[in-house]
Amino acid sequence: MKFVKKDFLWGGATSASQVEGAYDVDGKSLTIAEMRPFNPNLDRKSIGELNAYTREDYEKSIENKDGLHYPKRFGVDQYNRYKEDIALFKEAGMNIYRMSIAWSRIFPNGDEAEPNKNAIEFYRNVFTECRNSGMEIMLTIQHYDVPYPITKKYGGWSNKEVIDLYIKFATVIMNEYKDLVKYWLPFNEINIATHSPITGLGIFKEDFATEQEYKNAAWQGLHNQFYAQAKVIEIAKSISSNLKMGCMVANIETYYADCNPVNVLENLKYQQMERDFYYDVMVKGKYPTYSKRYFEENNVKFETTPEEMEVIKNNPIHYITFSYYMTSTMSKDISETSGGNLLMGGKNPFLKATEWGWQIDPIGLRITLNELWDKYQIPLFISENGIGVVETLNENNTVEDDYRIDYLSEHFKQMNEAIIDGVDVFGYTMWTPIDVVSLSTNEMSKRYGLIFVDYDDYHKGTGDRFKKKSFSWFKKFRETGEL
Ligand code: BGP
Repeated sequence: MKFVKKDFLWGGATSASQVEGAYDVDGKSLTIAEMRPFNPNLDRKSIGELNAYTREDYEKSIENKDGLHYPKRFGVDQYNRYKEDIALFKEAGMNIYRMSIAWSRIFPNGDEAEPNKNAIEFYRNVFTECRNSGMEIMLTIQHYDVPYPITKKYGGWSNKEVIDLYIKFATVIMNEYKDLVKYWLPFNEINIATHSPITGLGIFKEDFATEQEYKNAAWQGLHNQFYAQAKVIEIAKSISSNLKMGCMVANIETYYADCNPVNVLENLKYQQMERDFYYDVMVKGKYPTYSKRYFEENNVKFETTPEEMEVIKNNPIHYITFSYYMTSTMSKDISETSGGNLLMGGKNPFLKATEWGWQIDPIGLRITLNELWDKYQIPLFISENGIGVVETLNENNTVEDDYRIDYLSEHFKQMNEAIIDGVDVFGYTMWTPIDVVSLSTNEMSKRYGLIFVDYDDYHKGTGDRFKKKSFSWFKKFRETGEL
């Protein structure tokens, strides 16, 4: 089968806190991502790690007297090895790199008058290297790495003052890089906010008197991000018409477990609040009617102003990007849960799962693309998709990762089918072209890359890069378009 679209963006995605390292260079502050330790006793099928630690634990990690290991402080050393990595991405045939920029490098405390010049220079060099290698850049402005000084002083995203700090940061980088970076995503997986407020918003349970207040603060933080994103889109328009502004959502796709109407309804309600809600706000510019009932029944209260709602209404996103790893099922009573990316649903007997319990479902990607296109009618882009596996180098210094070739090619085929169905998809960035530190479990052992990186869970190793079998497969696919 040949991939039908000629003019298509093909590449890979990473995030600053998972690849860069160099956590203390040039005045960079620590981010919340770099303050959660690796837990050698972790339960791989649980998403508990994201919420496992308290503000006190984070505070203690600053001096690291406990001797624990904080993998995201080291990443895979891309800060120093970016030229080598970009050369490999180019060799694989990529024409786009989705990466993120660390707020903690540009404005370490958030409220400095001037950005850090060295950090501005560093990213200019990275972007220039990409452009000289024939790659567009899709830049995530915040990818799970709120600078800790901002959460300490301001309490994180539930505080409206943080909106102004973020807008200042975003405005500076849009002005700096308007000629180098075309695609912009203000927030990674904006829908994580209410599920892991530490990760998405930098807010901690201990700062609130009751569980309900904490929940409301998370909804407030999410609203503040919706508004901040719309404001950034408004500002982008005044900077340059070349800036293409999108959203990034962890696409939660669930099927009803059976044809019992009770379960069909349960799934509908779940899909409304866990998936459609986010696109509805960012594409249609207002809170959907079904969310009112949800807020009332769950005592959710947060503050919006008419001015904020006006900005949200007038500045919808230009295109949708989303991460797609898996699907699960939904029913009134879930008997057996699957693992999952951010959320866990029910097990689907028709699907195989990874060691982390993520159920592999290429056809679900075609379904998702069709559904999103029918509902929103704006261009779509898959900004993350891939498979995490425990891998080691063999005697030939490579990994025979046929399972990854299968995973990727099956998803590409379904994307192709969706395009033939008439869906407007303009690009795809796999998670990830190179092994990185895992977002959820902080493991290095959970590897997604076409390129193997020689570090273990404790950052021991040479850091050298080795091409896996999937690297050559992808390269060939890019040359021939043949699936
Ligand atoms: C997404 C995040 C990424 C990423 C990916 C895989 O939710 O945007 O940062 O890491 O999931 O998750 P994990 O690393 O936990 O396997």
